[in-house]
Amino acid sequence: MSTIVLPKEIKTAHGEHAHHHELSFWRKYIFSLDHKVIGIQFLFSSCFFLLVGGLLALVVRLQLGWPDHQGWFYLMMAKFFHAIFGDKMIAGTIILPEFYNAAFTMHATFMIFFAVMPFLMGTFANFLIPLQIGAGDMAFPKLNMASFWVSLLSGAIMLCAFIVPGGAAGGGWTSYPTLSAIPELSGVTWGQNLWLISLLLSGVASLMGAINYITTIVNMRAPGMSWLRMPLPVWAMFVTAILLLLAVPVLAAALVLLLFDRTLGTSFFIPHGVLVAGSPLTGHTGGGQVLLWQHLFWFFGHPEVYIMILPAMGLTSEILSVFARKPIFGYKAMVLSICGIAFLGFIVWGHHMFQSGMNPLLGTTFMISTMAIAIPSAIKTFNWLGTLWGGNFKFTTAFLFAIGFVSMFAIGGLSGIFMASSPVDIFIHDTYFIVGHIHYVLFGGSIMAIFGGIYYWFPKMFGRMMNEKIGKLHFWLLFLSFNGVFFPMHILGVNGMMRRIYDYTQYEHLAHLQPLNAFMSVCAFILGLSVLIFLFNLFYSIFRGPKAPVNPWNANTLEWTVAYPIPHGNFAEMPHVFRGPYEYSAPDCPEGQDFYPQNVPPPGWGPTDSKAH
Ligand code: HEM
Ligand SMILES: [Cu+2]
Repeated sequence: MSTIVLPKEIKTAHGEHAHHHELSFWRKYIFSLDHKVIGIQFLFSSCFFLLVGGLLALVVRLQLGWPDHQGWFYLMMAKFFHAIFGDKMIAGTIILPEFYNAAFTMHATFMIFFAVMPFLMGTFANFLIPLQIGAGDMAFPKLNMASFWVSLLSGAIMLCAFIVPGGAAGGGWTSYPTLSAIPELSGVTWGQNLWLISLLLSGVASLMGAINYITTIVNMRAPGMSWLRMPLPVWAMFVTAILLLLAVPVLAAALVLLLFDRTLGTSFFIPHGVLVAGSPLTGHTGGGQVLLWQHLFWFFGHPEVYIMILPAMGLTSEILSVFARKPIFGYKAMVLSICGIAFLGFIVWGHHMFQSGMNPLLGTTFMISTMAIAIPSAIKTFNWLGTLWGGNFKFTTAFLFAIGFVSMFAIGGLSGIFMASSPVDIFIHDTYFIVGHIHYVLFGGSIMAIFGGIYYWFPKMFGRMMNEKIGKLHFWLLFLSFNGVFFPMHILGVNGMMRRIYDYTQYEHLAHLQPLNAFMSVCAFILGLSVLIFLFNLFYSIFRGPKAPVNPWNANTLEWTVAYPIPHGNFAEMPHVFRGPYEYSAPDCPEGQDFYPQNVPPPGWGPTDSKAH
């Protein structure tokens, strides 16, 4: 068992004796116990998986743009992907239907479990929690290290799914049985097993992280860092960690049961009377429930979407307040709405199952509880607008991404209300309308906030500044192409174009949608280009960016009080917190500045000697 390490002890262990045992390269950068290094490890691994997920998305878009497999652009890109994926997945220049299924399944899987989640609850949670609450490290540094390595291992296992016979999982990121439970139905054998094993491990990694974050925030806040003085990213990550703790075990149970159905002949999710190519399925007793999977999956799945948005909301709140030079409008309402969203997030999962034949009365309760989530979501959105109102803006790249987050999230939230209404959802369920919604909240929302967060905290992570000109090019290219790809999805959806479909032009009523799809696909490739520009900026700035001052954005929170490189243990002296994090442009700010750092004592405050307290 690890013991809780207090900042002081870390200081003794690593600060004062640092001269005696310099850490080896392995302990310092690879198997590091330092939360900052682990955060940066998560940053690199998430960027890698973002690229993998992005590449697969482009395969999907290529197929949807030109389902006839003709045209110079299609042929050029198909050859490029053929070089990466090989003949088994792309025969000559034909994207095979099985590979199309694997591509959209693995795209979503990589993006959700190996990019967005680890960016937010790996990179930012690790880097920010101890620094923003004034702690020396996480409560359990070894558990923290284990969390990273288990998560990397699970990512590697997921990648292996592409090279096993039968190919990668193709049943969608939601893996509904019976398709996912009976290999004979899909032809996918080990690909789906590896998917289940990998996600189980990734869940273990998430749980290790969550336990650490909760323990750290509850026990290790610096003196004066009361709950209502915590920066909003920390609040959001605290609540998110609780969501992880409650939701992930349910997914884990479901994954194990499905793995048993596939490998041990159990029938948790396999009903009576399944036919495979016309003859009865052998080797299973049947009598299971396909809907059991949907309940278990979405009991995890809906909180999961909040796991991917709450931390993003926290990062955005911080950035908006700093660059509007204004206090967060309604700090307490922000905290309460984080908690409200988290609570409601657990009682709405049935809105994914309106079409499963549930009792209409039950559907109605899920409809009402889902709509209730719009209230705390709207409170947050109006508070962001209130924060911006009358602000003294500094249009940095980070700020642009934060504004992008608010506007795109609003569109995603509004389309959510359409689907929450069960009669409307009958029409748009399982169409591209849903895919549009998902991407407005997850890409326009979470990913934009992640980019904003990277531009904002980069100076503290690497001691240098990112290039603002390239950053703005990144933002505008991404913002415009993003809307070009995803807005038309709503139009496709109401026209009846179903999601997860290889060739919609086989349907007479959908064939006319090809030109619009081709336009969206071109935008998708531009979107991909913008991400490459970002990665270039990131790596170029790590080595060549101008050196960053200690507090480049004139921000109040504790991470900006320590100079790069921050030693393991973070604070030479235990910081003392005197006020909330968002005192910008306040009348009592110290002479000549419009910010009031959390650790600066008010005038006339007694001796600064910490023994006095
Ligand atoms: C006001 C807030 C929101 C409402 C009312 C809402 C409502 C809904 C509803 C009713 C569905 C199911 C539609 C269907 O399958 O027919 C859905 C799907 C989905 N939502 Fe939301 N949502 C909201 C916010 C979010 C957020 C913040 C995220 C993620 C960050 C998100 C991610 C998703 C995803 C990934 C799906 C699709 C799941 C799938 O079938 O693959 N939603 N949403
Ligand atoms: Cu949901």
